[in-house]
Amino acid sequence: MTTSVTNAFALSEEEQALLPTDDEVEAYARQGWYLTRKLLTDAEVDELTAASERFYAGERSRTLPVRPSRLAYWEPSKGTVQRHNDYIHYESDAIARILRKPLIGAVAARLAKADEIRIWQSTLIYKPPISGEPSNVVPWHFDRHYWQACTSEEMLTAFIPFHDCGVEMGTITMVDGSHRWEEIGADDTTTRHFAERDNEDLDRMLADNAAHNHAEVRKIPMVIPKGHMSFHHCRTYHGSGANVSPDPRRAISFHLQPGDNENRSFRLSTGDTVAYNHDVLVRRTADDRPDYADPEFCPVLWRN
Ligand SMILES: O=C(O)CCC(=O)C(=O)O
Ligand SMILES: [Fe+2]
Repeated sequence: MTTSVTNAFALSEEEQALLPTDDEVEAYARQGWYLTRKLLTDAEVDELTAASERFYAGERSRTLPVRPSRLAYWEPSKGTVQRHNDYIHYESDAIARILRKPLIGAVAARLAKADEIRIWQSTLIYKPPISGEPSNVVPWHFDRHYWQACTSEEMLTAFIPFHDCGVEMGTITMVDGSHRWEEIGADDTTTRHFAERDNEDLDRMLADNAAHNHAEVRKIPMVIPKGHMSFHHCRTYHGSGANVSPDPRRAISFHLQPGDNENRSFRLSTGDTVAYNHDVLVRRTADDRPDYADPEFCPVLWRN
């Protein structure tokens, strides 16, 4: 109450009641996923849908100054495939305003046990209501593989649907506890995005890793009511299936970094250093590395 005037990251009492409890934080550490309370109002969620439709129609608050080599960027010419648009928090102020609601960052800070949370990436996603559309299927993967240029082992993602999202829409599905598995069979190809990889390879990798850990593959679909969201740890295997509903599945994958995350040099067997798309966009640190705290692309969402 008393700090709300001076602290831009303060929560109201109602909002504080929406944070994960200690037991829920502990369950996240065990399971690698967490389903939130209702963090967004219906009006906020409806504005995400309206703003995303304006975005698809061509509206931009600004565009990226250069196009990174692995940018996911659906355009109408790509047709009725699954749509992915990275950097939506940069290109749409209307969407960014809602994503930057402090409550979302505060939930992430509790789960990651971090004092600060910054935006890492945000991807606007649209699964068309076409039951046999192959691009709608998201194969099993975990996100840490894409972020080898990062030092943090506690990055995490909020999956934010714009409506009630259940199994028939192909909601995100977690492999329970898989973030605690020891990994086998990782090779350089795992840094490539799932859209560039063979689905069967990825299925086999999940089965092999479960066997190596004497673990059962327990797949838990996140049934998410409107305004709620699911979180997953950066090593939690997840994927999603077809959208067999009559409506598009609309969502944002909101990828987050703890305050201590930095760029590191990570070498592939080819001798090349792994880069992330940010590396051609963000400012440089004093020792000439990409600065993953650049407020233009990676603004602070929450600070304790
Ligand atoms: O769209 C989905 O179902 C999965 C999204 C995803 O891979 C993620 O949020 O990290
Ligand atoms: Fe993912």
